[in-house]
Amino acid sequence: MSDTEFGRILMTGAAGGVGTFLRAGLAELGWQVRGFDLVTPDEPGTTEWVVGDVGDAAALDAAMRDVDVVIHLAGIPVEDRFERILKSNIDGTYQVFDAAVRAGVPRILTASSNHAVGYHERADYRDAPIGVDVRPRPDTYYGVSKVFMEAIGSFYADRHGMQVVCVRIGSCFEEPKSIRMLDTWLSPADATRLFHALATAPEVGYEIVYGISANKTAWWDLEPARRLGYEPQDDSDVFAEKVEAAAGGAPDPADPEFRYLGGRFTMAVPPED
Ligand code: 15L
Repeated sequence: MSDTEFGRILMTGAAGGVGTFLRAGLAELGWQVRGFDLVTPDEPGTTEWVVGDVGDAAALDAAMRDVDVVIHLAGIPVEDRFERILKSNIDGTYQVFDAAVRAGVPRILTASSNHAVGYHERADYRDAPIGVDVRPRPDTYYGVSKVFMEAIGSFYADRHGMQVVCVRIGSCFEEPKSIRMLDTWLSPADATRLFHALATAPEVGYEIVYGISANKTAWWDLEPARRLGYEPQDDSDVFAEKVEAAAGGAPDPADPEFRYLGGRFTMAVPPED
């Protein structure tokens, strides 16, 4: 245990976009955050830092010492060639889960993505929000790696009694950058609220939740996250006028960007190199 209010979090991918928001927010709430990433950022703040690769079991074993909760964010965040996704996202996720079991860390919160279910169509969810129990419909190899993450989370919860929450994150940025992101936006402050709630929730077995703010136009079911204590306080609506003006026209429902949960990821092609 650390001597801070809530204990110690090991955060993989702590130097990335979501990690940068979360490590500051969670430290402010009273967590001791230990970052794990390939690089040390320019401003680590109060974060303890371990430079390492999630493919390196020995580095993970050392980093897991005295950890209460793992937040696993590391991995390629967009579509890429399968071999690279396999190494970083699939093998990397396996290594993190396995190291957590070896170290006896009881709880893992892990960054799944809306792209695990990205081929679901908005038209099918007009009457009720899309639930966490829909069939996986990954929209990319990246999305496939998130389905794997949810599967290994379920397996390790059943086999090892780990407490696992897979968060299907929407679009976590300072502001929504497109009309689609008015639906999918997760504000940095709500991201902190969400992960703090999941880290402190008393009863956790295996859970999947969606991670977005309280956006008026959202078509995702936030109840599973709310049941674990998440109270979103932001709404993308405050940016709607600005975003719509920049987009310069009404969305076309046939455009994959608006037709599918995963938007343009449904058309993403892995790079050649
Ligand atoms: C994700 O899972 C990606 O990591 C991120 O880059 C965003 O594109 C986000 O989804 C999204 O759907 O907007």
